[in-house]
This record gives sequence, structure tokens and C-alpha cells, in this order.
Amino acid sequence: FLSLGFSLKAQNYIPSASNLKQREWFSDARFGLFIHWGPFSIPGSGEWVMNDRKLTVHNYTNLQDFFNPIDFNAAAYVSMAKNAGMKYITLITRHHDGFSMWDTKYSDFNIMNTPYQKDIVKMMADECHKQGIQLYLYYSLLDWRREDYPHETGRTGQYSGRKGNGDYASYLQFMKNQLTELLTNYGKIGGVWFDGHWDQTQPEGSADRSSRIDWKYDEIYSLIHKLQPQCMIGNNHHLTPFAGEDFQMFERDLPGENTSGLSLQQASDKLPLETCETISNSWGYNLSDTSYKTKTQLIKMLVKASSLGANLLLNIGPMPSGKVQPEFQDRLAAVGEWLNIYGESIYSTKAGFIKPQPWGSITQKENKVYVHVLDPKNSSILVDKTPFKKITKAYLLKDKKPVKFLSKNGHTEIYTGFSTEEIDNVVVLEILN
Ligand code: FHN
Repeated sequence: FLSLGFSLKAQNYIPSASNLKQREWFSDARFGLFIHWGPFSIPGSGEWVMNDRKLTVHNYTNLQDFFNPIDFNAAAYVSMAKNAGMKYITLITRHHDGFSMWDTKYSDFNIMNTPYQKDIVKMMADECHKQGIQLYLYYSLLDWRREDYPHETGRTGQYSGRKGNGDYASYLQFMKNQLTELLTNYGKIGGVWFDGHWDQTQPEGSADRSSRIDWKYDEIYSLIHKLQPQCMIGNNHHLTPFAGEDFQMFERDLPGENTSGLSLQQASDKLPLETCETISNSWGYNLSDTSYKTKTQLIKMLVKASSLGANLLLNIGPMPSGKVQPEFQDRLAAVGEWLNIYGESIYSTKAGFIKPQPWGSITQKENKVYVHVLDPKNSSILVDKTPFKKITKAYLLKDKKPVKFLSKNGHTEIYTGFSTEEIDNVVVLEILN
């Protein structure tokens, strides 16, 4: 039957104190690493290879025998993220192909049955806890292998050769069992990142966005919040957040923009926001995708996300061996170097009092307004409707060099002479409210 995908019981959700604290931590963190990696990386055609190449379950399962990521080093991954200035990692634990990256009792299609035989989630969790970075877990609601997933109503995974009509009660129990493992055996988890709800809805853009199945999110969400009350729940359903969710994500778009056609929903003014994007164009390792975003593009994206009050979750698709290609490593390191100087204007900031402008955007915290001049074409920048009484000081964040300004009747003009070489000329305005 048709349903929005959640039941009314979930409406009664009251986040715990630890959950509210975790939300605050998350909003302050601003920058995270998304990792799309698993046996789907082997063919080098992205994480949708099973569906795109119309592979049957029988044939796809062979990949399990080849997954042996001998170059994977959890400590190096976590250090790489930390050096990039990232505060959390969102790891694929199970993507749509149904492969589990941990030692699970509930599916044979898992990392322990590969030649590698080591629990990747455990290694990452241990290392994250050791190095003081938080771990979020991506978990697909959609499954292209299991017969009990309602594949007959799903929009994808139609070439798998599965029999039957699905059995959601059984599939739901399977997901609950796996989520219980993930939230019991790996220490503190910052959040769970669900994906795949859209498989059961009408295509993006259609008026009817209801779900063909009742996912019973109230049961899934309350289980998670019971096991780890602080654990934040986000669901990439591309819709207005459902009751029981703790953050809202936007895929390949900044909140309020809809260039990818996936983000028609309004940004919540109550929940923390996150926007996810990839460094190249693919999420999973893709041999033919060399469209790497430049460090300038990545930094501007991070600045714009922050100025809209959102985190940036930036993705890499490691190679099948576990090696992270130098194009990703270099760009992450470059953003980290930039954050070493400009981090103050990103971490723990709030959305700017105006939306991004052609010249750049604004972030703010306490008595400081950070004016990010990303495109200094004109000789001065006009900031309209400034909601403070007075500017007591204006200077460049980089070297504290004073910046000339004129502030009158709620309009502030900042005289530039800014460098066009700089990715972002950050002007700090110290203000009196
Ligand atoms: O189908 C997935 C895709 O492979 C990837 O994981 C992205 C990440 O946001 N989410 C889905 C598409 O909405």
C-alpha cells in the first residue's frame, strides 16, 4: 500500500540530551570524509556496476572471491581525513549490492568470506576512536541481492534474477539484526546514514513521492536510538525529514539549490544540515572518471556549505586494493592546508545572515562575521541589511591586515583591493550587536 514511509508513532520522537549534544557537535564539525568502497570497486565502473551491467546475483557474487585490499590501512585513512581538517568519517558498511564490510552473522556475503578476512568496520572504528575522529555509518535500505527485499516494487535491481515477491517483514528483521550488530560491537557511532528509500518512490520530479512500501522507520529509528541514544539518523530520501531523523542531507547540492534534480526539499531550520559531493564524478572507484574537482572548487564548496549552515561530506572512492589514488590524497591535503589558516571562519560557525552572493558569502560566530570574498571583481563589496549595531574592527583573517570599510544605516561597504590569486579573501568584522 502507499505510504509516506514512516508511521505515526515516530512523530512522538523526543531526542535525548546526548542526541542534541551530538547534533551540536556535528554542526560545529562542518567537514567529513565519505568513503564508497567495497567489492564493487573491483570492476572500476562505480558502485552501481551490478545494476548498470545487469549482473545476476549469481555472477556478481564472484566478486567476493577477489576482494583482497592488501593496501588498506585504517590508520592512514584516518590520518588523511584529519590532515584534511575533517572531523568525521562516513563509511559504507553495506551499499545497494548488499555486501557487508563487517563480520556479520546475518549474511554470508561479507568481508570475512573474502580472501582478506578482516573486519573493515572494526579496523576503522578502532582507529577513529584512537585518533579522536567520529565514525558515521552508511547503510543501504535497498538491496539488489536479497530475495526478501521487495524487489518487485523497487525501481532498480531488476536484472538480479531473484525469485519471489519479497517479504518485507523478513527483510526488516534482517536490517534490525545487522544494525544491532553495528551499534553494539563497534563502540560509539556518531550516526547512521540511510540510503535507498527512493528505490520505492516514484521518480524525482513526479508529483507523487509516496513510498510503495511501509518501511516501518519508527521501528528502525527507535531501535537505533535505544541502542545508542546519541546516534544521529539521516536518510537520503530526498524528501522533507521524517519524524525520528536527526539531520537532513542534500545529495550533490547545497541546501536550497537543486542543480542535481535530487533536492527539491526545503532545508530544515531545526535539524543540522549536510551536503554530500564527490571529488570526481563517481562515488565508487571509476577508472574512466578523471573529472577531479580542483582544490579551489572544493574549498569554495566548503565555504558555501558553511555559509548555508551545512556540513560538507566529501567523498573518495578508494581503489580495490585499498589504496587512495594520489589525485584524491593531494586535494584533501590542500584543503587541509587551507583550513589550517582559515579554519576559524568555517568550524563552529553559523549560516550567514545573507545567502551566498555573486562575490562570495558569509559565516558568523559570536561577535565575528566572516566575509568570504570568493570573487573579488569590483573595488568594493556591499553587504546589505547588516543586522548588527557597529563594526569595531575589520581585518584580513590571513595576516590581520586592516581592511577599510564604511558602515551606515545597515549597509556595509568593504573596500577590496583583494588578491585575485587568493581562493578566498576572508575579512573578519568584529561587531557589536
Ligand atoms: O545510489 C546511491 C549512490 O550510489 C551513492 O551512494 C549516493 C551517495 O549520496 N546515494 C545514492 C543515490 O542517491
